Amino acid sequence: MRCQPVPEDKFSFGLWTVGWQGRDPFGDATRRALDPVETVHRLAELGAYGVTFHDDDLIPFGADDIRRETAVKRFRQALDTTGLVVPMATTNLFTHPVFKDGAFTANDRDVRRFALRKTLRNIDLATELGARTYVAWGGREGAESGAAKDVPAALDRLKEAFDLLAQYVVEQGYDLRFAIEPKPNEPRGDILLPTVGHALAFIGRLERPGLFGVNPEVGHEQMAGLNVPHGIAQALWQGKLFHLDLNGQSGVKYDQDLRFGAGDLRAAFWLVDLLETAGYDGPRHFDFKPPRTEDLDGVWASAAGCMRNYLILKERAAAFRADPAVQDALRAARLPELARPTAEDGLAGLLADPTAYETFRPEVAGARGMAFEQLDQLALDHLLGAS
Ligand SMILES: [Mn+2]
Repeated sequence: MRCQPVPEDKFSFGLWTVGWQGRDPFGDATRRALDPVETVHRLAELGAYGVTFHDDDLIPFGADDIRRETAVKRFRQALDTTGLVVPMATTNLFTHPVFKDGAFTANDRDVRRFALRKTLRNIDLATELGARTYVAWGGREGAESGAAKDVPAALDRLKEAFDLLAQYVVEQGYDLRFAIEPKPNEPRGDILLPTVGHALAFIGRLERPGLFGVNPEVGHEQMAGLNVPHGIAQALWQGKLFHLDLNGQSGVKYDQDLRFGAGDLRAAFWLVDLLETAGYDGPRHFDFKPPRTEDLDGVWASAAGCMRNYLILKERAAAFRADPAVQDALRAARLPELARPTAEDGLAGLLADPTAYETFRPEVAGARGMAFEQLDQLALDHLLGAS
């Protein structure tokens, strides 16, 4: 089994992931800040192919133009030296107090205009550094109380913001698409576009829906008790999986951002199986937080673990699919039948078919076993390495 990542695996990490200093609502930082240049070199050594960033990860909020140019120049040199690419970038619209009531949906119009300008400025930099995907996570777009947010008006403002961003990208001739990242709550009590489904429905109302897809995060869906592979399968089915955030989460609780493979391992197995069989060819991007118990050695071990777990699960999922016993079990569970149209004979054929109703025996069909348990046990055997 190959557990050593190579650039062809397309593993990428956000600067803010390994760079998280461990500051949480109850405690101070436990680790020093990482220089983005150091991060680029370490990620390259570990076998990653890409690095992603929020504007403020690279250039401190409010930095003057000279500091900005220096930061970008050093980062670009590190990319050139290591061969790492920047597949995606995003905007920090949540840390500074100015965004306490949101960015694109803040009640204050001046804050909304500032948020748009901050985003447009970073879109220029993202494109300059080669990014093809721009992620939009609206962590502060929400509310803690009912009357504080007029949700239809806020959705109007969110649509207005995305329409303007798309207009800018088109007018500049940028080759850049947007990926909206859903999350149900945290840091706001409730966040707009809480799930993949909400985001997909919202995209249909935009002026240029073709420029918009989703960036689902494993833990964000699981915080809401949802089935991540199912949500991602629907995004793929709709041609909208533009990017994704891999991490781990143990059930319905605060956003844990564990390394990929920790938390719900079965969901991780099915997710890798899906990505590897559905033709997804985008980055395998990790958005996790090495626990604040770890020193920097632990941080890099955690990052390496994300990639190692993905590769192990990829191998296990491929072995599951290739196993003749699994293929028999899939037939026994009648998966090939699901792939067949229900009425290839058309509506007229369906209405004229007595076996579809008049002579159909629901009690016979109802008594048929589906053989799913045998199939699932084969999956578990492969996942556990018992096959
Ligand atoms: Mn998260």
